[in-house]
Amino acid sequence: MNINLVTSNQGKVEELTAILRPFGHTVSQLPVKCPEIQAMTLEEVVDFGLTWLHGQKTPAPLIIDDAGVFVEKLQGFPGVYSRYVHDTIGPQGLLRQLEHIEDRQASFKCVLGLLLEDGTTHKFVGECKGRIIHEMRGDGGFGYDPIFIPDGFDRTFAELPPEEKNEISHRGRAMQNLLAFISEKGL
Ligand code: ITT
Repeated sequence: MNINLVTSNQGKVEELTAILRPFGHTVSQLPVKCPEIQAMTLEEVVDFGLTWLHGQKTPAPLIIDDAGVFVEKLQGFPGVYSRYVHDTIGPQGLLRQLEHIEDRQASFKCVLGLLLEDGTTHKFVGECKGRIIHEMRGDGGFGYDPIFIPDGFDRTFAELPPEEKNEISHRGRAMQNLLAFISEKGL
């Protein structure tokens, strides 16, 4: 099937397209500006987005994707504020916040929201644990990828080939859950 993806982020379009292609699904990026509420969790942001898009009669099936990086020693910051932090101080600024912190454990989380043609909404979550390194490494990926090394690896997300990132990433894992759901439903 063709799935509309409501996002302004080209990196997400590329990743989701690559993940869905082998299953025979295609992705069209929808140029809809979905309002993002300031909330404490990614799930709340996605719930609000799905309700808003449904209210606007945006063509379904559609997916929205809200993600962030959560640093343990910073009590989960930047988390739901990841976009704002990225666009202001950037990954370099986050590295500066962590300069004197030894415990660099962090995780990426992705919540995918799916709106189906029958008006039902569904959420799928994926997480990837790892650590923040001390400098930027790699040219691939996007966002915080150059500063994050997933557990069990010695390369950042930005140094991994896209297929490898998709296999273990927060987004890849959330997509596996979404794919299992749509295949169960026979969609
Ligand atoms: P939307 O239009 O889909 O909302 P966005 O870029 O605002 O796009 P998010 O709010 O989900 O997306 O992302 C928050 C920040 O986290 C943003 O700066 C992203 O670049 C970054 N981010 C999201 N997924 C990422 C990933 O897989 N790797 C690295 N950074 C990521």
